[in-house]
Amino acid sequence: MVMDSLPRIALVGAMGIGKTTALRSLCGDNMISSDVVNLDRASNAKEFTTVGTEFGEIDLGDGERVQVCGCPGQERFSFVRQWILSVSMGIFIMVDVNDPGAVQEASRLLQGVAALEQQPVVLILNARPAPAAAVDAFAAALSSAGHGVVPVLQADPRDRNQMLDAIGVLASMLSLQSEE
Ligand SMILES: Nc1nc2c(ncn2[C@@H]2O[C@H](COP(=O)(O)OP(=O)(O)OP(=O)(O)O)[C@@H](O)[C@H]2O)c(=O)[nH]1
Ligand SMILES: [Mg+2]
Repeated sequence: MVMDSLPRIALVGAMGIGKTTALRSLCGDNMISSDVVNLDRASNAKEFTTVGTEFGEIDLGDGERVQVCGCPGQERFSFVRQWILSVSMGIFIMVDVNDPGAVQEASRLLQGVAALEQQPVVLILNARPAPAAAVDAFAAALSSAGHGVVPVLQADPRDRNQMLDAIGVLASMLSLQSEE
């Protein structure tokens, strides 16, 4: 894998939202994971959690390749997250809009993005099924928290095609941006 030359897309979001799951759907075996046994079962009951960072590569067709990079969800690794964000062109903030804390969480992550020297393209990915009203309420709350209009997409992290569609949207936003 050639790491440095590829456009990089970062996945961020709370522990257990499905960053590793999404990376696995997208990249299959073409990834390097860093999951370890989860010792923080109070935050999330799942068996494994990601430390450090993890990478995968996908081919968007026509030979265009991107690197997808998962950030650790645990807050004690926020310095790793901030570093990955600083070297990414595009960012998916993964949330569950049904979670009452989702607006605050996304808001905090958007502040981290705003602090970056170079602004990446940011999309919110709602990673759990939710009624349209909940998605709208989330988007409205985020915008009234002063983050402007951030597009909210829907994708199941376990579903490769839904994840590829989301990456496709991000890729077209990136190419629009590079035309400016
Ligand atoms: N019900 C449901 N479960 C899901 C969905 N997406 C992922 N999961 C499950 O939720 C868990 C997500 O775990 P990970 O992919 O390890 O989450 P992560 O974001 O990498 O978490 P950390 O690395 O600990 O920050 C897994 O057990 C998935 O099977 C979904 O859309 N619905
Ligand atoms: Mg993970």
